[in-house]
Amino acid sequence: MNNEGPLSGKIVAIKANYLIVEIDIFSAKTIRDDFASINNQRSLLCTLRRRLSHGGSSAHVGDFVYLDAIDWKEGRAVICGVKPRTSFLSRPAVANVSDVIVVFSLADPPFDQDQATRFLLTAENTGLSITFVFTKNDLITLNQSKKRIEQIQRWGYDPFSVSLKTGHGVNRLKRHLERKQLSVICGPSGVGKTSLINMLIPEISLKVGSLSKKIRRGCNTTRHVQLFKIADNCCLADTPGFNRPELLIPPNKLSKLFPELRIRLRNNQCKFRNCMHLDEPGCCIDKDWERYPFYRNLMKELLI
Ligand SMILES: Nc1nc2c(ncn2[C@@H]2O[C@H](COP(=O)(O)OP(=O)(O)OP(=O)(O)O)[C@@H](O)[C@H]2O)c(=O)[nH]1
Ligand SMILES: [Mg+2]
Ligand SMILES: [Zn+2]
Repeated sequence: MNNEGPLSGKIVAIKANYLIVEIDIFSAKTIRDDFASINNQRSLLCTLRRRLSHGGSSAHVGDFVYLDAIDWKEGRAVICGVKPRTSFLSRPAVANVSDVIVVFSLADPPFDQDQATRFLLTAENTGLSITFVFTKNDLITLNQSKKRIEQIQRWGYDPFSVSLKTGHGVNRLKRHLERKQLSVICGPSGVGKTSLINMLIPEISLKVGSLSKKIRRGCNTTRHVQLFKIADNCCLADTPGFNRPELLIPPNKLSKLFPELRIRLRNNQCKFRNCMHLDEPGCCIDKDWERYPFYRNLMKELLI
């Protein structure tokens, strides 16, 4: 190896038993020509040093790592250290995430508001900033999509609405995403997460799925988490869709995960500091907002 200090990089994908690491070109001033010419992505196929995997400090997509035992010819290396993380998402496992992008389609599969709330609560629970994106606005009327957008605004978000068929809204979303460091795209199967990445980075042409004819759901086309660069220092993570996020939230945290409830609590105070906003005397929260029944049922479930 050259004598410029340890080579470092970022894990961009995990496939079978290998971790794919994109080399930080500043840590390798002279990437060996023979390697660069066979591998214009500048990535190495890596394994994790046994000491690291046994020590419990496993490595995940998004991690910044140090490399050792580099074999330029074969394009291989060993990960010998993982830099401290700024954040960690456990499902899907991605390190150093800055933003969560929650994607739902306006149709095909149809919008399901309880499912959307489950995804949003999972995203809120990370404490990271959230962007809500509606896809497939070509499949419904302008009036219908306006109603959906207003619904999500009542929940406290300002959604983007795009069509990957007509390109409507894509540039505005792209400019928004280019300001983020590492955004994880999540949402149910078939809503168009991978199609969105293909639209933003046309060179990569990832495989997108069709919808099951019978149940109009996605067919879980994406199987792995993978990072894609959309601008300098700005990556998107595609993730496999799943349909029902498990909500493991402490009951006393739940009210903080509903933006519309947070606003109500900013201006009012309940009689009891630990009020769960169910039927307590002196509760200042009105019960006629749209997601209150969901909040109430979930709170009761979490309290059992
Ligand atoms: N009409 C229309 N179809 C779209 C749009 N976006 C995606 N699709 C279609 O929706 C289907 C599913 O898209 P994918 O990108 O594979 O969905 P995904 O969210 O990545 O699904 P998983 O990988 O299974 O989680 C494909 O047939 C796409 O062509 C859109 O804006 N409009
Ligand atoms: Mg996909
Ligand atoms: Zn209350």
